[in-house]
Amino acid sequence: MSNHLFDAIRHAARPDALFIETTGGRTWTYGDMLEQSGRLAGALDRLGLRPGDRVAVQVDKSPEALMLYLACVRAGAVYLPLNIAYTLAELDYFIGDSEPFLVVCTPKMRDGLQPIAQKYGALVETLDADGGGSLLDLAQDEDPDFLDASCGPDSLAAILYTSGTTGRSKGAMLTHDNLLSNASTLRDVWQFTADDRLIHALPIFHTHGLFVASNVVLLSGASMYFLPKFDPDEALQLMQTSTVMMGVPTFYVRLAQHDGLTRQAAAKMRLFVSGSAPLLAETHRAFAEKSGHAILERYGMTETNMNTSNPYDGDRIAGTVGFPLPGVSLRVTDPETGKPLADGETGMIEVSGPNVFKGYWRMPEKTQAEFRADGFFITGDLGKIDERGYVHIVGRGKDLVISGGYNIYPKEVETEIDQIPGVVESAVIGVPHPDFGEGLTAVVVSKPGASLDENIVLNGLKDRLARFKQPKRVIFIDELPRNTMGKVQKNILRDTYAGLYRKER
Ligand code: MCA
Ligand code: AMP
Repeated sequence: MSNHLFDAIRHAARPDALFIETTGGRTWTYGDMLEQSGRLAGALDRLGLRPGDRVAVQVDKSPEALMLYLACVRAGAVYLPLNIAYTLAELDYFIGDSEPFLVVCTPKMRDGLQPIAQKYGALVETLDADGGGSLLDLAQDEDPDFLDASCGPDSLAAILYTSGTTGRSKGAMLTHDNLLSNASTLRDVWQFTADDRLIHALPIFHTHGLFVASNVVLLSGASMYFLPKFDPDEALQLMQTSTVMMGVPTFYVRLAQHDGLTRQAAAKMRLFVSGSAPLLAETHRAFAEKSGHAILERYGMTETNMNTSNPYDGDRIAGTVGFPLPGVSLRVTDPETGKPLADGETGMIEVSGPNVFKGYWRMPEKTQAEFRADGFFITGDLGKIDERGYVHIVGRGKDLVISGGYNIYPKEVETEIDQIPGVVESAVIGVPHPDFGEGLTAVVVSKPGASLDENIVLNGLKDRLARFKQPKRVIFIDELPRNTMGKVQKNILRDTYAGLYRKER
């Protein structure tokens, strides 16, 4: 039977070649990958999973967690990764909305998640950071030669939740071919081969660490150092025996500030890729001066995988995201009318191609609203194309803050803050932050006489929102600035507090 994505992965896999090495010295060959993902797929099958069922996964980063993703692909399941930082309140929504067959969590979360899973009819199994847990126990006795489920190019491989500007998060449905076509393209344009060794320090519950990094390595038959989280000392040390690193801009800000970053330290590396948030031109320059490497910046989205990339050979221009990838069509349009604009003019970025997702899970109206009649997806990013064809992202048409590569939708945080007793209303904004790019900041109006302070607001959010969504600072003012239509003028707030984090770190 043919399995569109896994057949390609299997094709690139040389059983004796190294696939993963952890900092603890544990190693997996491609043969181990085939066996362990086969056993896990067998365990899913034995539990009663049917092709098309969702498997929601909130676990620490580990090679076994990656094997579980591959097992889902092989079993025809829809992999649904969830940020390890999500609270039970957040998880309740994702599980209720996606109705998974199975929830895989850390042993620590099991008791909290069990009643939620039960409410929505899902089973619960565990997977811990060291490769133990009930799911691994089940897999141990399974046959490593799993017969992969038949999946065509349009079969669903994953759902990744991404928050909308209004309402709750939406599940972006990604097909086997969305993932395979994009990773194959990236492998080719970034010239990956089996000789490459990637420093993998990103989380694996988002597109960047899961699909861009891991799938490109898998489709090249290359290998990777798999780190639980980013640590600049460790990254510098691993550069001696690696060839590529992929990261969010915060990785490069931290490395550029590190005394250990020199031309010699980076001499064995051939490529540094940045994405998920804008890389400041000053970071690009500082990194190049110290390391001799021009970071390659690319641009993507959960819904579209990667859209553009600076060239591997050719000028990598700071402040641009390069050219549309082969097979991807990109245009800039008037945000109101949707009419294409001339090069050099700023407007809405729209894309189409095999990389673009199938739609939002069980939200046909929202899906329709984000596509043009001719099939182009409206990204919500504002940009322009310059005379050389490089794409520039100049802003966002969506109210979104990106902090250290994580997206935060102000509306979600404002809704939580507004429920805290004593709060009249709030506006959540992102302002320049030297480490995270944007620092999430809450501007709050309190009721007369209410004794609110920053700590009370932060305490009110603690069990409701993941840590990265909690404001770095809470500021109290008498009233929010509004325009004549009554809309809060966040641009005024952003200007007023632009220097808030200037002195930190
Ligand atoms: C951690 N904290 C954060 C963040 N990360 N706060 C805001 N924004 C963040 N990104 C919290 C911690 O819980 C901690 O709180 C405090 O901030 C400082 O933590 P620190 O030790 O400095 O952070 P860290 O653990 O070193 O993490 C920073 C990080 C990490 C390495 C930048 O956030 C990260 O790996 N980000 C990558 C995100 C990513 O993969 N994005 C790709 C999305 P406390 O001290 O109170 O506990 S995919 C995507 O966007 C598209 C498709 C694309 O184009 O790729
Ligand atoms: P996500 O919802 O996590 O998929 O985030 C996608 C968003 O991240 C895009 O719509 C952009 O706003 C932003 N993004 C990703 N890569 C870049 C980049 N290189 N430069 C600027 N913004 C980026």
